[in-house]
Amino acid sequence: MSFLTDKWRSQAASRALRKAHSLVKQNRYPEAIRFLTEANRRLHSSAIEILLVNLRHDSFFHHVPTSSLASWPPHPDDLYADQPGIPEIDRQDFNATNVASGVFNHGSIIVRNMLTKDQVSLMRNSIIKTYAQHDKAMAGAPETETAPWFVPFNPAPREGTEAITDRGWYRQGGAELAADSPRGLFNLINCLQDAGITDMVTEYLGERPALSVRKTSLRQIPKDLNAENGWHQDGAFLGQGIRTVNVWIALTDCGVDAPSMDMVPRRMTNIVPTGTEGAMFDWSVSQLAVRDAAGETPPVRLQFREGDAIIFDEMNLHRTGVSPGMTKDRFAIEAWFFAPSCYPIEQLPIMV
Ligand SMILES: O=C(O)CCC(=O)C(=O)O
Repeated sequence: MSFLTDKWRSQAASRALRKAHSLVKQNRYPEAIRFLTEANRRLHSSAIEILLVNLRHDSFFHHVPTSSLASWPPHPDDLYADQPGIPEIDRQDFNATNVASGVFNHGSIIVRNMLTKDQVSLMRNSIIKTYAQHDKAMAGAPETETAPWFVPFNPAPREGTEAITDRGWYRQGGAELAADSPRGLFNLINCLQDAGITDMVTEYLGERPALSVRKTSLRQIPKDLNAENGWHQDGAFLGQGIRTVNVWIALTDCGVDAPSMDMVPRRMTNIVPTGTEGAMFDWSVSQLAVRDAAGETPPVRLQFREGDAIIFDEMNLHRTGVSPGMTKDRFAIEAWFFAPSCYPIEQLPIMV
């Protein structure tokens, strides 16, 4: 019986793949992606998930971006002027107006209960499986064994996308690239869609966004993280003229006995110099510079329950918040969305 079921699934997956290839030949990438996504909700096919990662990347180069926003950044009213610290909302108040008000006036906004318990556990399990299969790959297992949880995404080189992806560096800092996990990325993109995050970001950025391969990660930060966790603003590495927003979601409780993030709770208007005296790394901001930049709003350590999110952009000054004596690892999603009309191409787009 299970053989028949498996055979049926594999035949159905082959038919779906054939149809998708034919749509792609006609340059109908978004349709091919939608079709495969729907088919795969039933079929859970490794081949479909691997093709989806590639199509999501390739489709960017067949997409003509248009933005509904003539200028950037926007200047939304401050709806949280009377709330000290980082503004907080609950899931039912999650919309582009409120998020933009928090990010552009206060540097970030916390959304409590962003994901459901089921979504949290799906994504946490996805991370556990991705790490395990990446470990197997590092021990020499071929991709046929590590799929669908770990298949390194190496897109065909195009101008501007040549930078090496140092997977060891990501892993040391407690991260796996979501695009390296075809099933992890499939689950992530569905969760972002089902939770209303993709639609919110579409309105916020003024166009259907693309994630970044290099910056969208599945994170397991060890309780005793012993790696680079310097203060930084992502804008120091992302270049000028971009439109971006990061949705960071805790998948375990964190901030007391598990690492979370330390954050300056205000909107920064400039990029603070990196590598100055006392900085841990040439890319990071020194404690002294953080203190000066924070002024009357000193850094806070975020305290989250699983499923809570924080949304911020490239100006936000933050670091992984870890202290000696923590007893639990922390799981999280880091999803950086960019507007395709001004995409920093070296970040490697994935259309959602
Ligand atoms: O998850 C972390 O600890 C760090 C995340 C981060 O730096 C980011 O989302 O930009």
